[in-house]
Amino acid sequence: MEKNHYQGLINKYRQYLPVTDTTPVVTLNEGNTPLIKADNLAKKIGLDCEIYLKYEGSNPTGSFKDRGMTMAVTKAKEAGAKAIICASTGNTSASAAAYGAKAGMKTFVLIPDGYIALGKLSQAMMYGAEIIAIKGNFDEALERVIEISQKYPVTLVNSVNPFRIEGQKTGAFEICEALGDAPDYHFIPVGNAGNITAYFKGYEEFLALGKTTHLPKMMGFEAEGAAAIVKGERILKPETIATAIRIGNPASWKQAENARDKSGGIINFVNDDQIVEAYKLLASTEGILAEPASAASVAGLIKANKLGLVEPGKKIVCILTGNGLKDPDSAIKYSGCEVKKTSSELSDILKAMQI
Ligand code: AN7
Repeated sequence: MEKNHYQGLINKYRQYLPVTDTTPVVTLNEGNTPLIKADNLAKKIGLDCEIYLKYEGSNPTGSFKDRGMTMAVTKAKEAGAKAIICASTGNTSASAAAYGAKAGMKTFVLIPDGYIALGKLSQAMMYGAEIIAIKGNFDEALERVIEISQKYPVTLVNSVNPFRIEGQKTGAFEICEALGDAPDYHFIPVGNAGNITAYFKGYEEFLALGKTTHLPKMMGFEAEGAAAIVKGERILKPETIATAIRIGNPASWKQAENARDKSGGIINFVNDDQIVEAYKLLASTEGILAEPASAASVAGLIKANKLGLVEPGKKIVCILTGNGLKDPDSAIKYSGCEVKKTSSELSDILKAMQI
């Protein structure tokens, strides 16, 4: 048998990434995530299209952040950095802490106190990060870490670090390779707007190389209570149950608008009810537990379809950015499930089963 050991996205796509043969690659074998056809969902929402879900929750730390973090930490290591820092609504901190551990670096994370899903916090704790919870939101935390990284010898690994975008663009490469071309529509949650920027860069690069024939329409969705780009102004007190995208001043705001305008797409918003509906639908119709923020892509698809913005017969990809296990509180709260307790007697169990 021929050896075929997948060793992460830098090794797979090194010709498209800013690395050399001597770059010390820091990897947890991220990327190569499943692209799952969602026929039950298409039927349920009455859409005559091929829908695919890119399940980024199967990355090593459970979110798409690993794609950017392998690049950012690899380049930090190449430059001799001893410490990294980020602001985070949760997933970036989990990913930074994991890659920081792998690289033997110290990791500092600033988080908004009380607004981090339990799984994400427990990950950063276990990977050994220095965790600082501020009385403030993500936007304020990001301002602080930018300032700190300019004055002290710690490398910033938020998506304002261009190597993050380079790593994350590989998600677009994987989609194009799986489908044999770019999809027609690309639905994606928007928080700090790094990921929509990265995917668009990936699609543009494959088009320029002649590997694909067109760009997908980039369909970005913010949470209504944090919809700075849609509303055209910074939101000072962003609010949404999707804490991962509770961001009121996206760092890649202009790049997201560029992706929208060059691709003929939209940036719109979905409200918390629509997010919860999509979150539940994904689990119950497709067997996929994504986190609430991730469900914004599917909620966006449902909204766009209702608005008549989706042409039938097209190929659609929705990015599911993070694993639902990161946020067990939301899963338990919104599932509506009541666990039935009985004795261990067969008759009692059958009674509970109602058969
Ligand atoms: C699951 O972890 O900003 O638009 O600090 O965790 O690229 O910001 C997370 C963002 C979507 C939004 N889905 O992506 C952080 C952080 C999930 C996320 C987004 C995030 P961007």
